[in-house]
Amino acid sequence: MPPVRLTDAARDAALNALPDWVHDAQRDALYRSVLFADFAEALGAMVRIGVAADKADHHPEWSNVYNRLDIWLTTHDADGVSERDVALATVIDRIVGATA
Ligand code: HBI
Repeated sequence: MPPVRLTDAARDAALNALPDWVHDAQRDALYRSVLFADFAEALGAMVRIGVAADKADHHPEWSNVYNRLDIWLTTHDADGVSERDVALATVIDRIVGATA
Protein backbone atom coordinates (compact mmCIF):
# COMPACT_ATOMS: atom_id res chain seq x y z
CA MET A 1 0.00 0.00 0.00
CA PRO A 2 1.53 3.34 -0.98
CA PRO A 3 2.34 5.68 1.91
CA VAL A 4 -0.19 8.44 2.56
CA ARG A 5 0.80 11.97 3.53
CA LEU A 6 -0.38 12.75 7.06
CA THR A 7 -2.67 15.71 7.55
CA ASP A 8 -1.01 18.63 9.33
CA ALA A 9 -3.06 17.84 12.43
CA ALA A 10 -2.04 14.17 12.42
CA ARG A 11 1.59 15.12 11.87
CA ASP A 12 1.53 17.60 14.75
CA ALA A 13 -0.18 15.02 16.98
CA ALA A 14 2.59 12.54 16.16
CA LEU A 15 5.21 15.17 17.03
CA ASN A 16 3.66 15.49 20.49
CA ALA A 17 5.04 11.99 21.15
CA LEU A 18 8.39 12.89 19.57
CA PRO A 19 9.55 15.86 21.68
CA ASP A 20 13.07 15.89 20.20
CA TRP A 21 11.67 16.36 16.68
CA VAL A 22 10.16 19.35 14.90
CA HIS A 23 8.50 19.88 11.54
CA ASP A 24 10.83 21.46 9.00
CA ALA A 25 8.26 23.23 6.84
CA GLN A 26 10.75 24.06 4.10
CA ARG A 27 11.54 20.39 3.57
CA ASP A 28 8.12 19.18 4.76
CA ALA A 29 10.03 16.72 6.94
CA LEU A 30 10.50 15.70 10.56
CA TYR A 31 13.81 17.10 11.81
CA ARG A 32 16.11 16.29 14.71
CA SER A 33 19.70 17.28 15.47
CA VAL A 34 21.84 15.06 17.73
CA LEU A 35 25.18 15.83 19.34
CA PHE A 36 27.40 12.87 20.25
CA ALA A 37 30.57 12.68 22.39
CA ASP A 38 32.73 12.38 19.27
CA PHE A 39 32.77 11.30 15.66
CA ALA A 40 33.07 7.60 16.51
CA GLU A 41 29.84 7.78 18.53
CA ALA A 42 28.07 9.59 15.72
CA LEU A 43 29.29 7.09 13.17
CA GLY A 44 28.17 4.15 15.29
CA ALA A 45 24.69 5.63 15.57
CA MET A 46 24.58 6.24 11.82
CA VAL A 47 25.43 2.61 11.17
CA ARG A 48 22.67 1.41 13.51
CA ILE A 49 20.15 3.86 12.04
CA GLY A 50 21.20 2.88 8.53
CA VAL A 51 20.59 -0.80 9.19
CA ALA A 52 17.12 -0.07 10.63
CA ALA A 53 16.29 2.28 7.75
CA ASP A 54 17.32 -0.23 5.11
CA LYS A 55 15.30 -2.94 6.86
CA ALA A 56 12.27 -0.64 6.74
CA ASP A 57 13.08 0.45 3.17
CA HIS A 58 12.68 4.01 4.43
CA HIS A 59 15.78 6.18 4.49
CA PRO A 60 16.74 9.41 6.21
CA GLU A 61 18.14 12.52 4.60
CA TRP A 62 21.00 13.36 6.94
CA SER A 63 24.15 15.44 7.42
CA ASN A 64 27.06 14.53 9.71
CA VAL A 65 29.78 16.99 10.78
CA TYR A 66 32.17 15.43 13.33
CA ASN A 67 29.95 14.72 16.40
CA ARG A 68 26.76 16.33 15.04
CA LEU A 69 24.07 14.49 13.11
CA ASP A 70 21.17 16.33 11.48
CA ILE A 71 18.32 14.10 10.34
CA TRP A 72 15.33 14.81 8.12
CA LEU A 73 12.59 12.28 7.52
CA THR A 74 10.10 12.69 4.70
CA THR A 75 8.33 10.32 2.35
CA HIS A 76 9.08 10.98 -1.30
CA ASP A 77 6.26 8.68 -2.40
CA ALA A 78 3.75 10.68 -0.32
CA ASP A 79 5.26 14.08 -1.04
CA GLY A 80 5.45 14.86 2.68
CA VAL A 81 5.44 13.31 6.15
CA SER A 82 3.87 9.85 6.46
CA GLU A 83 3.53 7.22 9.15
CA ARG A 84 6.80 5.73 7.86
CA ASP A 85 8.64 8.86 8.99
CA VAL A 86 6.98 8.77 12.41
CA ALA A 87 7.93 5.11 12.77
CA LEU A 88 11.56 5.71 11.77
CA ALA A 89 11.81 8.72 14.10
CA THR A 90 10.65 6.47 16.94
CA VAL A 91 13.32 3.90 16.06
CA ILE A 92 15.97 6.63 15.87
CA ASP A 93 15.00 7.88 19.33
CA ARG A 94 15.47 4.33 20.67
CA ILE A 95 18.94 4.20 19.11
CA VAL A 96 20.25 7.66 20.08
CA GLY A 97 18.11 8.23 23.15
CA ALA A 98 15.36 10.73 23.64
CA THR A 99 16.55 13.80 25.55
CA ALA A 100 13.14 15.30 26.29
N1 HBI B 1 12.92 6.73 1.97
N2 HBI B 1 12.63 8.66 3.20
C1 HBI B 1 12.22 7.82 2.21
N3 HBI B 1 11.13 8.15 1.52
C2 HBI B 1 10.66 7.34 0.55
O1 HBI B 1 9.64 7.64 -0.07
C3 HBI B 1 11.36 6.16 0.27
C4 HBI B 1 12.52 5.89 1.01
N4 HBI B 1 13.23 4.80 0.76
C5 HBI B 1 12.85 3.85 -0.26
C6 HBI B 1 11.60 4.16 -0.93
N5 HBI B 1 10.93 5.28 -0.69
C7 HBI B 1 11.04 3.17 -1.90
O2 HBI B 1 9.88 3.61 -2.53
C8 HBI B 1 12.03 2.87 -3.02
O3 HBI B 1 11.39 2.01 -3.90
C9 HBI B 1 12.39 4.14 -3.71
